[in-house]
Amino acid sequence: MTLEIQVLTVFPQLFETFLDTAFVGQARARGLATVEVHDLRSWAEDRHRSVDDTPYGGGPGMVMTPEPLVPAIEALAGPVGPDRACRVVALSPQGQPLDQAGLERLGAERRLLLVCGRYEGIDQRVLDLAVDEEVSLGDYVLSGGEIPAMAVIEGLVRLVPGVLGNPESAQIESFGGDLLEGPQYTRPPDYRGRCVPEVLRSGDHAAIARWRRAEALQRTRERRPDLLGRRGSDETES
Ligand code: 9D3
Repeated sequence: MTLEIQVLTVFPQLFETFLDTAFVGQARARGLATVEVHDLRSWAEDRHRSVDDTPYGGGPGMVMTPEPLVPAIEALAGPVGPDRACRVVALSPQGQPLDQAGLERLGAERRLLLVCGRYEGIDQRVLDLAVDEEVSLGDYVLSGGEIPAMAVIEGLVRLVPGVLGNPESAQIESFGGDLLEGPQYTRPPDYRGRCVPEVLRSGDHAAIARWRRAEALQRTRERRPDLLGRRGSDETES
């Protein structure tokens, strides 16, 4: 089952090296995922190929107009409704912040169209008439939805069975998904006087697993206590 992703953007060139590199490039080369990037301006019909206009009510900047955007979405995903074979996700700062559960939900779709917001945002009628949901990358200000769309694509491609070199990696991640990872080490064993913890070189797999769990809990307590929730303090005392 291949994942088919389409992207609608005014900056298609931003995606070029991204799509050919690393896991995303490999997944596409192996036919496990397809990604097509479409330039919104190809749907603009006026002389200047406009995609934005001034906001009603005033305010800074420009807003993406429905005129090329709705026909573009309909051409790529079909008209909104139960027969639409493609889920349409707009990347916008007003969307639901992306997390692993949200990625897994999107990954259950066979076809996705990612609509990249630009300027001050998207005319509300586009969202009402042609978009299924809005997703944000988090509460910080970027200049558009292209980087968030790449984050979504990278996260989704990792979920496609067979994409990761190690077929167990995805599963291991989902088991440990409620904790941060503890520290990791590779050679050399002594780097500028900083030594790899002895337990990791002991060969005692049970001791290594206990140590890693304790380090992960300690680090999560210090950096992301929100991940442990209200019951976290019980578990972390052990
Ligand atoms: C005047 C208010 N604007 C600036 C604070 C609001 C605003 C409009 C448009 C802020 C950012 C953007 C452009 N950003 C996106 O389109 C975007 C985004 C983001 O900025 N942060 C996190 N996720 C996303 S997804 C799309």
